[in-house]
Order: sequence, then structure tokens, then C-alpha cells
Amino acid sequence: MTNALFVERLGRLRARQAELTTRPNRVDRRWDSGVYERWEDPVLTAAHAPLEWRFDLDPATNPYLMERQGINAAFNAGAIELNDRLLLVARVEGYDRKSFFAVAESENGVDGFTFWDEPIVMPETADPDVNVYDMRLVHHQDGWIYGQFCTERRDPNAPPGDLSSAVAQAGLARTRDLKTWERLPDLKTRSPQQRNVVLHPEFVGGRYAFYTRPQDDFISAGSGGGIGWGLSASMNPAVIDAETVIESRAYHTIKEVKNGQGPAPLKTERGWLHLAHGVRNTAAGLRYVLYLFLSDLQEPWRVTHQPGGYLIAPEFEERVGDVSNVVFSNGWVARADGTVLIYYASSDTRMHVATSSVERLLDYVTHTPPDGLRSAASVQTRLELIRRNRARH
Ligand code: M1P
Repeated sequence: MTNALFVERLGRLRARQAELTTRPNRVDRRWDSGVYERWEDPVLTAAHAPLEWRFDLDPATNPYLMERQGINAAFNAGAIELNDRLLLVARVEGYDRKSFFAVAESENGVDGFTFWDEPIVMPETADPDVNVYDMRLVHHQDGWIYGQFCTERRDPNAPPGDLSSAVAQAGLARTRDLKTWERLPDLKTRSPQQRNVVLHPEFVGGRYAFYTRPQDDFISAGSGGGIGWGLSASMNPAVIDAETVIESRAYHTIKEVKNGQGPAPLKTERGWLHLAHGVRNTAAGLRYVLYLFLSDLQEPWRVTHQPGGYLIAPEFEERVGDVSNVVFSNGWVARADGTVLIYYASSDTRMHVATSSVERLLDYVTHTPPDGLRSAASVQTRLELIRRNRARH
């Protein structure tokens, strides 16, 4: 007998999904900084997850067409351009709180993202990951595409009854096509924990170079002073003996509590262009924003320009989600025509895109005054701007 309810519900669900993945995106006219464009619709959400991942589609075993394995969020995606397609490796989180990686693909990078049929099967090491997330994708000079991600496991030293303490380390894997992955040993450093570890795309002095984020415990950076830099002779295993902080946190700035490298830096004629996140504390909890900095082409560990303040902060609907007041980016793509697609997640819930160009971002990074670290210094910098403008009348 035909199950009318099942048929009607399935038709509705399929239509809703088709609408989501074919809807054209538009530049959001509420935003007009000149530095980049925001786009109206999130490019990837939990609702983009294929119905086959969430529902048992057999009317005999699921007559009510219930969602059996829900998806909670799709966020913090790594990004890469391969064969003229824009690919995101998203952190997809099930209702069970576990994250996994899945590839979504689009032709133009601003809309039409559709998940591949199945999520990535990431091999485990001998010490299985409890949770994996926030993959950075780097097409390295050695020819491999590397994934660097956070692997989280329960803290073996947690006292009985403490079911929250965890240890974060950098998981590593490589691939040629984002389909088949070879898992490598986790990165070894002298820091108790690591998150936001990113591979530099080129060899430095014949070695693999990493941006790191040393931290004392799972949430707090503690004595970890900022974005670190370290070298390894190999990727299998990758071992960093000496880690130096190259982009520090600082009192009363957007990166007072912690910061972290976003995606791998973009190589430009003026230097390596970096996107990072900075975290400050507020009465309402942590606030995550994105900022840019530039480092030297030959000595990527030497920061040359540090614009003060943020590039992207949560705006409009972005402010609210599972972890509100957060923007986070671990993926961007510079296209052959100079366009830069900045993929960022809002409030640990969904993915957005902002568009700019290498030229505009370099203009921003080289002309935005650094943080004067005092109110009086900020007034002074602003006065210089105001007076230059008034002198033009
Ligand atoms: O919840 C905000 C972000 O918190 C962590 O980032 P960080 O280590 O810099 O604090 C990560 O868990 C990230 O996934 C998350 O978006």
C-alpha cells in the first residue's frame, strides 16, 4: 500500500533541498566597507546535508519519514580550488556532537554548494580521535594536498568525574583528490596542546614549516603567547623541536585572550597575506573576530604589517548560533583573476562567503594603522585622518 504521508513528506523535503542548493546568492547591500563584500545567504548549512545522510528513505522501515541521524551544523570549512571547482571541506556536526569532514562543491564559489555523496572517511591513528574538526587544506610545493585539523581526545589525566577535560593536537593527512586520504602521525611539538596548526605552502630552507598555536590546556592558551612558527624535516612524522611565537596576543586588543592562524597564507608580491582569528573576553563570553597581517616573502616568520582591529566581525544574523558572537575562518581561495573568496563560519553554525581581491586586501593591510594600544593614540590616529579630510575642503 502506498504511504501517502511518506510520499508527500519526501517530495516536500526534496523540493526544499533543491531550492537551497540552486538559489542564487546576492551581495548583501547592508554591508559596504569597500574592503570586501558580504553575501546574503550562507553558502553551507546543516540543511545542505543530503537527505540520504539523515533519513532512512525506506517507507517499510521508516513509515513516518523521521530524521534518524540529524545534522546540527556545517561550519569551519577548509577551502581549495581544484579543476576549476571551489571545494569546501566542512566541519559537519551530527546531533551526537561528533564532527566529521565532508566535501561540498560549487562552480562559482558563492552559491550552489552541494555535498558529495558521502562524507570523508578519515583513517585513525593507533590512538583514535574522539572528535576531529577545522581542517586547513594546503596544496604544498611537494605536490600533496595536506589536511591539518584538530584531533581531540579525552584527557587521560582527568580526575574521575571530570568528563570535560580534553587534549587537542594537530592531526595530519594527505590526499591527491580529497577522496582517498592517507593519515600521518599527529604533529609532535613541545607544547602540551595544539590547535589551529597550519602548514606553510612552500619549503623553508628545505624543511616543512608550520604555523602553530601552543596552548596550556584545551580552551585557554595560557602561557601560549600567540601564533607560533616551527620547522620539521619531514611530514611523516612531522616533529617541531623549536617553536617561536611570531604573532603575539596583546592586552586590550581583539586578540587579547587568544589568536590563531586561519587558512594558509596567500603568496602576494608584497609578502605572505595572513588571515587569523582573534579572541577577546566580554561580559557575554568570548568574541571571535577575523584579522589580517602580512609577513615577509623570504622570511615568512617575520611579520611586516599588523593593521589594528578586525577585518570581519559577526554582523546581523551571524551573531547568533551554537556559540554566539563568533566568526572563524580556516579557508580562503585566491583565484587566477585576483579575486579572493573568504570562507568564514558564523557562531559555530553555518558557512558564509565574503569576496575581495588580493589588491584590495593588500591595500587594507598596508594602509590600516596599527593598534596604538591606548585610547589617546587611537584618537591621535583618527584626528590625522579627520584633519587630512578637512584640509581637502
Ligand atoms: O567556538 C569558537 C572556536 O573555538 C575554537 O577555536 P580556538 O581554539 O581558537 O579557541 C575551535 O573549537 C573552533 O572550532 C571554534 O569555532
